[in-house]
Amino acid sequence: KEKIAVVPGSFDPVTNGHVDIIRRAADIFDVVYVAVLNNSSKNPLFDVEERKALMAEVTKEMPNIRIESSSGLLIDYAREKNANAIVRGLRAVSDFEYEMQITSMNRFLDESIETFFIMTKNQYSFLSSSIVKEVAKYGGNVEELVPPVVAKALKEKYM
Ligand code: COD
Repeated sequence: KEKIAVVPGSFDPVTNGHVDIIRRAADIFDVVYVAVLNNSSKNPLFDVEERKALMAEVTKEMPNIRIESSSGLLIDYAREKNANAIVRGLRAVSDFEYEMQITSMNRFLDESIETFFIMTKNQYSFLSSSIVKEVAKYGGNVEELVPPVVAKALKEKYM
């Protein structure tokens, strides 16, 4: 039976840290759904369609990836996809508390779907969409932090 994972996130926009987690998940699971979702505590720069298009572009070499979006609960989406697992990335201790809380809530809502964590590579441990946007906004160089199409999209947004 196929092993299916969902990698959820806001991906506003996708960074090299996200791509690394998605690639590593795709090496382990048969099918990986990348779910572009809204985090109600964040105000996005790119709309869902733009975020999906960038994600599709940067993962186009990975055959077992599907890019989708959903406006509901993550756990309902994962159930709909018959997912075995939700995969999240972990950077620093500071991520832990938040991840622990959403993992517990998702397990409360459906205990049959397991959450897995993939530790970020050291070189990406300081990377977040927010910090990339901050640097890009003031004209800093983000070319080593995000894929080229994302760097271009950021430049256009802040022009
Ligand atoms: N290296 C490795 N991993 C990273 C890096 C990096 N440099 N940067 C980010 N990541 C990981 C994050 O830890 C996360 O696992 C993933 O990549 C996506 O990150 P973000 O920041 O784009 O996504 P979030 O944290 O904003 O996503 C939150 C969700 C959208 C998943 C959440 O809000 C959600 O599930 N919303 C839907 C509604 C819902 O179900 N809410 C209830 C949850 S209890």
